[in-house]
Amino acid sequence: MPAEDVPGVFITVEGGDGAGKTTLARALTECLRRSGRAVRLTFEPGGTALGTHLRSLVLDPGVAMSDWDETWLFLAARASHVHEVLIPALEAGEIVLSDRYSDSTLAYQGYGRGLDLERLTALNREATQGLSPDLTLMLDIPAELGLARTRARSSQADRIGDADLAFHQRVNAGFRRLAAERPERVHMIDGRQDAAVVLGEALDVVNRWLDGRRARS
Ligand code: Z5A
Repeated sequence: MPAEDVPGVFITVEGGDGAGKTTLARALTECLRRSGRAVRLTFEPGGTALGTHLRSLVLDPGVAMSDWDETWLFLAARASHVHEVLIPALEAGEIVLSDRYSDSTLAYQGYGRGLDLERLTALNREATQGLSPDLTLMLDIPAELGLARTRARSSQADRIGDADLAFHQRVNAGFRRLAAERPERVHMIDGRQDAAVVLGEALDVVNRWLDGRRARS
């Protein structure tokens, strides 16, 4: 079955550091499960044994690498995530919620590091076998606030999180641009709001999308 024809529902949660993606993805999973749906919660980089190893490598501040080296590691983690986790769960008809996916590569390595966006888009297509999200919930937050949140939570050094403020501002502006270019898929939510308000907005978007799909089928 071509990756784009799988029967489940593929939802991604995206946004800059500390935007509240993990908090939202977990709460949304609980709500959807309570309404009787089969939901797989997963994340990038990670979600597979290979992805877990690559995650610790790519975030390790003690490991020097070029911007393209960094990109290949995220893409390798994504490729294993797609064939080991995402496609099987979608073929089983589950709702799959991924905390980060291919938009993160465009925002961080494209807009943040300045790598060529067309090339990154083509590489994303190869790594994902063409699997694109049905819906993306994008949390928008000023970089200063997102970094203050992550730094209050943990003092552990992280090769990408520790990049300077200007880098994170470019990343967040990149996410906004991606959302503006893909309004049919990407829904922006103000990440400065209380977590319960963010969850309520996300649930509305997801339920509307699911109702729309039922009506279309
Ligand atoms: N990366 C990349 O460069 N290219 C790629 O292709 C991919 C990733 C896939 C690891 O990702 C890094 O990899 C990341 C991008 C890069 N950059 N860094 N570093 P990650 O997703 O594991 O790490 P992260 O972006 O730093 O996410 P995070 O720290 O897990 O933040 P978050 O998930 O958006 O937020 P959170 O964990 O839900 O919340 C952070 C804190 O804020 C926590 O204390 C919460 O309790 C609090 N919080 C959450 N929501 C709220 C609200 N609404 N109000 C107040 N406080 C809140």
